[in-house]
Amino acid sequence: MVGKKSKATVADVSKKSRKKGKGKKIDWYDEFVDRKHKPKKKDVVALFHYEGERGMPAKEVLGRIASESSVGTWTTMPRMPKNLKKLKAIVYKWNKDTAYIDYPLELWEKRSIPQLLSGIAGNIMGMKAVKNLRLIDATLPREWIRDFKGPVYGKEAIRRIFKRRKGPITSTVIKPKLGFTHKEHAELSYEIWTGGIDCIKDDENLTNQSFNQFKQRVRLMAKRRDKAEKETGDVKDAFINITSGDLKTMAERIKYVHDHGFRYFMIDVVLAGFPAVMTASELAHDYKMAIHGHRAMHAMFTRNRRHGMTMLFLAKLARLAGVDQIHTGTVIGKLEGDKKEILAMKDMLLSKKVGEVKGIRMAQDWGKIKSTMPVSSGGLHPGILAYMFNIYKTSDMVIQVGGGTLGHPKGAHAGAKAVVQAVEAYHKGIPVDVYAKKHKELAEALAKWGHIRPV
Ligand code: CAP
Ligand code: MG
Repeated sequence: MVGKKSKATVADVSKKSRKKGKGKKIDWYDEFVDRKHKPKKKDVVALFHYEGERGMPAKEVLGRIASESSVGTWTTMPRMPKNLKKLKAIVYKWNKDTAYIDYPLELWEKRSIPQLLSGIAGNIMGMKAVKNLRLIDATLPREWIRDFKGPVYGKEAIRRIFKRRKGPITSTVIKPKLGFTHKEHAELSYEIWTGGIDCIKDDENLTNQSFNQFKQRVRLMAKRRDKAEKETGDVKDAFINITSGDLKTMAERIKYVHDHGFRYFMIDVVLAGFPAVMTASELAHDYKMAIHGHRAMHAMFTRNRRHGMTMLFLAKLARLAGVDQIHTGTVIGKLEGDKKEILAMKDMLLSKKVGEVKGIRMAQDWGKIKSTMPVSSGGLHPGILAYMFNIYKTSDMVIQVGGGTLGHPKGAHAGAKAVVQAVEAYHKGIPVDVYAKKHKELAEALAKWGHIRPV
């Protein structure tokens, strides 16, 4: 018995169970491992990081992963379906800690992200024989992705919504996260919009609370937005969070945001789940709206570099599901994120086709699925935007500066101006400290925060 009392390892148990079967083969994991196997172009090929339990040979561990994530279970059966052979996943390339597994296309239902994840990110994450398992990425074949509509705009939002040649799209989330009333929220939005910021983002946990009610917030923000657009001559919008406890309410909220003239809405992708995102995307295509994807809760399964699933693969699924922009990290801000993975993810999100990056990203051909823009957010302020831009090296992106705007010593309007001035300085190739000499709000921001990297 494996567990607290016995010293036996998982490997001992599996050997012992064979003996019990008097040496007869009672499992068939070895039928899922074949170095000579060649994947078909139309298959899903997944890349995993794996660590077997102590004493478990790699082939036994990998056979279990391929079997349990496709058609098998722990023991042989006297009756087997005739379809079986063409549905088995096969591990065909591996070394001591990474493995490529080929999954026949027929395993996967069309247009169903949950069903894909039920295989390549399901039971296998909890198998005793596998100490750690991380789904790094998977190449999704054209035959499977062509049934997805993808984003309405992607990076075209810069031109088609904001009527600008180049980005970034700037946004601010009202801080403190919660507490302002819908009236105060709308007033602060007006101050920030007229300070030059493009969009006001709801925080991930702002939905429909008694003190800040969804419909009131939308209605009052629409009025302030129209006023700000008139005064500035610029397009102003918001990432209003439509996430709720059920699909029907989310659909009603999307319609309400649309009916009040907003071009965007926001959804918490992980918390709402991919069926909700896909339903929201159907509506986004009907209403010609863009989706801002917040990724709250992703770190529960993306952060541990030895187990779970990468943010890169989650972002790939978000693009497939129709999200126009998704949080991808700052590298230098308050939330963790590996620079190499973030850059590989950025290219995967913005390009039509990307190649493999060893151990980080699989090749992917997106066909006609539009791009998704990376969103850099979390601990940003005017003193460090340039460092972040130098990492991302693209203007096809969204920046979100919350505390770094509302925390400005002279308030939200000045804070917005300071952020815009820092972006201008970067575009002109002028260091912020020099630009601040002629831009008061930027100087005041630098006086408070300098170039600190919040943690
Ligand atoms: C940022 C933020 C965002 C984080 C999410 C927050 O606020 O609103 O939710 O960026 O993390 O609540 O922390 P600040 P990520 O600008 O004040 O830091 O972008 O990594 O998904
Ligand atoms: Mg937030």
